[in-house]
Amino acid sequence: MSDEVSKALFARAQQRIPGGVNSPVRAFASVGGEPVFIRRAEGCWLEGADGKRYVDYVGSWGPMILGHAHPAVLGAITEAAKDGTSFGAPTEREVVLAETLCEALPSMDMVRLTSSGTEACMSALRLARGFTGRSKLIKFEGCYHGHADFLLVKAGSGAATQGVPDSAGVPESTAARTLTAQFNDLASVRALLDAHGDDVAAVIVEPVVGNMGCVPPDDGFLQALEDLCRSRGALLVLDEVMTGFRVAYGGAQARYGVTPDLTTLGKIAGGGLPLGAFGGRAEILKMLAPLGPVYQAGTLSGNPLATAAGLATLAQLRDPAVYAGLERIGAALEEGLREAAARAGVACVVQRVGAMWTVFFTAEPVRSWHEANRCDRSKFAVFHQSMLADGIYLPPSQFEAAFHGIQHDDTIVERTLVAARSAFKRVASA
Ligand code: HOZ
Repeated sequence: MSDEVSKALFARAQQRIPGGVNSPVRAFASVGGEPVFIRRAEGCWLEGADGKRYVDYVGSWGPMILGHAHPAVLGAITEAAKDGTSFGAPTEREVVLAETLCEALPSMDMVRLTSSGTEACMSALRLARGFTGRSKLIKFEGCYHGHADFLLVKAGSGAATQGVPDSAGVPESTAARTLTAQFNDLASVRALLDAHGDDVAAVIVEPVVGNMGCVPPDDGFLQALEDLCRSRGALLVLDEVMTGFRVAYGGAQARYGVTPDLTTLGKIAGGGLPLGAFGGRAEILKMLAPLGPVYQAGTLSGNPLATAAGLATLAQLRDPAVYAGLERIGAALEEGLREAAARAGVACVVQRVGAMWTVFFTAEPVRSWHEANRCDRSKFAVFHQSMLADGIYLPPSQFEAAFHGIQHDDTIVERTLVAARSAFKRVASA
């Protein structure tokens, strides 16, 4: 489905880069196509290597909530770069970003910056183990928390998309300490806590799952999870890499009223540059080196460009009107997609929280990995191909949430729905 220029680049890429991509889900394998190579982007538009334009609903997998090449972000990066790109020494911007993050998410007294969400999750869980002195972790099947060994256990996102939710190369002994529960099923968590006594250090969860497609928490699920963790002495770790500054300025914890012990961030917090963060209660964070015995480090952590981009992005998001606008556009997309599917007689479920959403090709609501995995992926592939041909760039996997940002307006929604009407017709006749 990709253009001739992209085809040629992909052929070259495959000679030198495994699978031709630097992250597997970019390969378009599960939607039966080849990736579009991107040469530039602006606002909600991507431009392919051959000049064709696409409305972007991937947003670099989440960070680009302001749209691409936002002038405030570009200005901040450019100014910062003039003063040098990395010092490996503390800077004022790191302090301001730490203050900004802690103000936005009051569950965090302190925060440490990393260079990716993977590092943030891996480090937060090491810290949870160091703080509690316990060794086991509970995660939810289909949730994805980056590609650290002990988190590639029944993982979602690209791992599920490629059919490797339990990666080769992870020693059994490492995977054995990661226990898996079912999302939206508190009893499954309780059963693990009962069986593993007081050796569970933490429960990590995507509060709104984005890595099996968009799956919201049932009413009360997160609060009940918080209570259960407290009663068993396990830390609750909210992975807000995707949801932070997306489903609300204060993330899912603000939207759903839940107070985690630790939070991980990335994506929007770095404004499109490599940045992650993990934070929480001071007594826990003070266990980190150089104050405490839990080691964690990074040459580029909190680097000047990423902190500049993050701060510039968060400054634009502080206005509540931003989230009201994202909600309005999200509702229009959700309603329009549902209507288009119904008109074409296609059984599907549109799930959305704020500015993240998924069209699942199944008749029943998706509340867990088992339900997500029942979706008809071949129908999703037809839908994806048709949308792409009509200039709408969706995540190339049934198991990745789509994102819109502040540059998606009513005209873009209408354009998207025109493409969706014919895509659903193609699905119906496939
Ligand atoms: N973590 C991103 C959202 N699922 C995907 C990025 C990737 O795996 O390349």
